[in-house]
Amino acid sequence: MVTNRTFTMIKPDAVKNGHIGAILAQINAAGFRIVAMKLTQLSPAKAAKFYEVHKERPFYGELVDFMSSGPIVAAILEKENAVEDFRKLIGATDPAKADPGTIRALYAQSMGENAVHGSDSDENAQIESAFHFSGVEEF
Ligand code: DAT
Ligand code: MG
Repeated sequence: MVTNRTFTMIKPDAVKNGHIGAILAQINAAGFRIVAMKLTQLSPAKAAKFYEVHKERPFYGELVDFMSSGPIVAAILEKENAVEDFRKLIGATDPAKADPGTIRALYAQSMGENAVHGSDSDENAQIESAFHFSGVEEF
C-alpha cells in the first residue's frame, strides 16, 4: 500500500466562496505534490457511499445533501507522512476549534460546512483515492 499519499476534497462551500486557488496555494506551500485532481460534483448516491461510515450519525442526511450540493475539487496529494501532515494543515473538524492559520480556521463556516476533507488513515486514503480516480488519472 502507498503510505505517502492522502486524499482531499475542497468542499462545495469553499468552491462556491472562491477559495480553490488560495487553498491549493496553501497545500503546495506546505510541500504536497498534486498526484491527481478534478473539478467534479458528487451525486447524492455517491456522497452517501463516500460517507457511509457515518450513516448512523444524526448529521448524515445533512452531510450528504451538502456534499452533493455543488462542485468540489477532488485531489490526491503526496508528501512524506501525508495523512497526518494534511490533517494538521486542515485543522479540527469544528472550525471554531481549528488552530489559527489552518485551512478550516481560514475558510470554514461551521462543523458541517468545513471547507475541506482529509483522509484519516493510509487505508482510507487508498480507498477514497480509488473512489474518485482510476490509475491512469494519477501522475
Ligand atoms: P473530519 O472531516 O474532520 O474527518 P468526521 O470524519 O468526523 O470529520 O466527519 C465527516 C464530516 O461530517 C465532517 O467533515 C463534517 C460532518 N460532521 C461531522 N460532525 C458533525 C456534526 N456534529 N454536525 C454536522 N456535521 C458534522
Ligand atoms: Mg473523517
